[in-house]
Amino acid sequence: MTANTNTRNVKSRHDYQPPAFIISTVKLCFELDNTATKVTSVMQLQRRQAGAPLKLDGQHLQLLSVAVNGKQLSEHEYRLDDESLTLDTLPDSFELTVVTQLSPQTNTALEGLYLAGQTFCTQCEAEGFRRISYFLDRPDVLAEYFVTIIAPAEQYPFLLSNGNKLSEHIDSAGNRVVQWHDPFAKPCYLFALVAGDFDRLTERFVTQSGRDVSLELYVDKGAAAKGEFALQALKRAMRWDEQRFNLEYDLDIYMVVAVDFFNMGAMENKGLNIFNSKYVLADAGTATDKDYFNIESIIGHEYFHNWTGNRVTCRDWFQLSLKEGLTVFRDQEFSADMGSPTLCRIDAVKLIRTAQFAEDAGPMAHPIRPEQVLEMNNFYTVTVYDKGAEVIRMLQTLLGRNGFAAGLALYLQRHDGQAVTCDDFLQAMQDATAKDLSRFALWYSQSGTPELAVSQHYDAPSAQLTLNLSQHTPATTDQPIKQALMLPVQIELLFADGTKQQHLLVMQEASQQFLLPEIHTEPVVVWLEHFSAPVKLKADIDDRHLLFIAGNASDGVARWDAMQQFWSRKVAQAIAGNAVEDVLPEALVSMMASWLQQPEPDLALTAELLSLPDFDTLAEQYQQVPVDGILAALAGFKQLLAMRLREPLLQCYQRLPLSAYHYDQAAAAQRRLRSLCLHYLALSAVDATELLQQHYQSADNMTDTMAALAASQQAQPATFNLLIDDFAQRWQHDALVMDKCFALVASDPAEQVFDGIETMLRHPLFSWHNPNRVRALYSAFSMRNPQQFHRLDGKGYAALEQVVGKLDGINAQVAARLITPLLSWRRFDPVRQQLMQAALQRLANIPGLSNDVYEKVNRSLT
Ligand code: B3K
Ligand code: ZN
Repeated sequence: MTANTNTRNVKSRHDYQPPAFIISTVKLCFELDNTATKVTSVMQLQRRQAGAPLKLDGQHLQLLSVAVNGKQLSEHEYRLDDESLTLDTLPDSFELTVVTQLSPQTNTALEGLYLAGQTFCTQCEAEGFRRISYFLDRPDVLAEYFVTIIAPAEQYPFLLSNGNKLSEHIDSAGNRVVQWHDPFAKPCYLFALVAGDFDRLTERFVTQSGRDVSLELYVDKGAAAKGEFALQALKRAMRWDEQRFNLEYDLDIYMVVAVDFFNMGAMENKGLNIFNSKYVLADAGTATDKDYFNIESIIGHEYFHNWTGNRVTCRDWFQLSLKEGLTVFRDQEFSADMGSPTLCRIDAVKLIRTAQFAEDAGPMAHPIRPEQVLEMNNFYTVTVYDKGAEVIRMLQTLLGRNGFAAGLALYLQRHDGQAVTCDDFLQAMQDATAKDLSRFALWYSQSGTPELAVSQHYDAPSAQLTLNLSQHTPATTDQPIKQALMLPVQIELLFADGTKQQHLLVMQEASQQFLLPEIHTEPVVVWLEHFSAPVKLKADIDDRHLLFIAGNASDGVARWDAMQQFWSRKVAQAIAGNAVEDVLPEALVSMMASWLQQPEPDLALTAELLSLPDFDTLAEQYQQVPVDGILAALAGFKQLLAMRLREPLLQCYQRLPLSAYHYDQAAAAQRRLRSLCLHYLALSAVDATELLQQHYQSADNMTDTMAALAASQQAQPATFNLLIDDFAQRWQHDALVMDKCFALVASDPAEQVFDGIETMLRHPLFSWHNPNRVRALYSAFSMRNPQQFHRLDGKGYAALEQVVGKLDGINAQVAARLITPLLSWRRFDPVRQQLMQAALQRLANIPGLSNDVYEKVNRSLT
């Protein structure tokens, strides 16, 4: 494509070199100012490599002075460019003082030190510290931090940093001066600073060994009540990590600050987590059940990083999954224990099957431990995080819960205070369990989605069941040759008399046969219970058996999965030209009716069993995505079900009791099933206006309000327009709720979506500088509105192209995330391909395009 394809500085995993110098302590002093913050950094350095120069990273900084052992250097004694500060002649051990100035107010990238409204805050992972001061900005340089923050006392009652507070006073000029010390050596990506005025909620937590920890949660003034759930979730997470993994908190204070401008969900800075306010603030009126779930999960995730990430960190950024895959796994286990393990697993599987499989099939395919990176922020991906978590889960399946826990304990004890690699992790797992994991290690280096083909043969005379498994991983854009992986395949055998058997098959070769003796009647095999490996299953199970599994398997995930497979097949038949009425078996309709009449004990599982796969899940099953075919088939089946099941749907809807809102597993499950019924009822031929209106009007919580809006949007546009106007009016002053409004407007499947988006762009709360606002509108549009995004006139693609182009200059990290749906242009029909490719090409031609967007566009077009 463009001439500069190879001129940007791509890094390779194999080029890792240990640092030439280490920094043992750093004293930072911040004199805060919106446009001219002065940062004085005093570092103790020691040489580790003879003769090497010291090259410090730094970006967007104004260098005021440099001194070695107290002696100021003149300009010809160092070299300075846009990316670094280099000093050539240095002693083996010395003190380096660097003074810089920066402008938080104009930092729209929200990396480094920036202003989130009136609040100063930082985001340093992955490479943001270099926007604060010149430093060895790499995770294997671990230093002890002393931090002084100075800011006008009245305006900034709270000046926070990592670790323990040493002192606080107000100086003669009316400045507040606060000193912090973090006793744990850490990489600079875990550094944090916050300065602002907040409501503070406090709690105490006594650890299992008796350490009294003060918990502090900081939220916008007036929002204290909305922080209570997050604070309690933190206590649950702390207790859970003690009970499950015997891991205890290690400082006297744990702070969480919610800010309104944040590039992602949250950040695990040592002792001072910074959160996107979306993942902290909740009350019944403004947050959905899903929001509550996410808050608990992310609070847990960041807390769990204290051990898996902070106490033991990554040697280099290629090892990111070392902390992220492991910590996602830990947060998933936590959420499962706090609520419904089945539902948690179903949600995790959905994500793998949609976004992660799509990533493997597209131009950004990479192993969970990437090999080549231009912009590190582009590799905080579903592959590194969520496939990474699947890899950890497989380890637990292979080693057993106790073996896995022993391996984790050994890893943390062996490497406490170090920056290590994924290989170190596997070594500890292996040493603790005496299991050979050499083949398993391939999961770290091989990208792509394995396809697992299975079949069974039953021989009655010998009472033997033969299971044939073969695996094949198709080539990915980054890696043409693939090898056989180690796969744990959990199965269940369902016998006609109602008995069941569970087995774990451990696959190591490309093709393998497993013989199960003493099987006296032919069973139905449930393959890949709990989704025991992140693969695409190819099993030739007929409709009748799929429905049997859906009704009878022990594992709720397997039951749901059987329904998903069933629907995928029906959608394929519809796309092939069959009428939806002709392919829908009567047995299915009666089975669904019986689930409605007699729901499972877990109502949310019932809701999942009754749900069709979404567009993205279905799309992943095709080499070339039949956009219009999938949309038509889904609409056809949903409408048909709505009509055929109207009575049981209505009865189920009416039977589910309404009680005052409370977030807990059972109540959330009930709302989920009720919403699902409402959704179908809105689609049935009978006018549902009144029902939708009533659901909306009587809702005492955001979950039900959103259910009414979403259901009407799909089926009753006139009602939707009325309700959304009311909603927008009612919540016009609440930015987090307006995000929901933006997202709804942008997911309108009708053409009016473009006008709707235009209107929302003029909303007083909309800002191109706030990632939540931009994502609410444009992620919803490009990822949850296939009808309009994939329009054949290209208007949808052009809308996204414009936004990415505009945002690139404001916040490249967010721009690069938004571009994802365009990258897989090769998966579409020729007309769409051409439109998407042209949009990408125009983006590629933008002068001065950021590395973030450039890397993705470039990979996609070449
Ligand atoms: N570690 C952070 C993510 C940082 C993303 C940098 N672009 C949050 C988390 O995974 O816990
Ligand atoms: Zn994380």
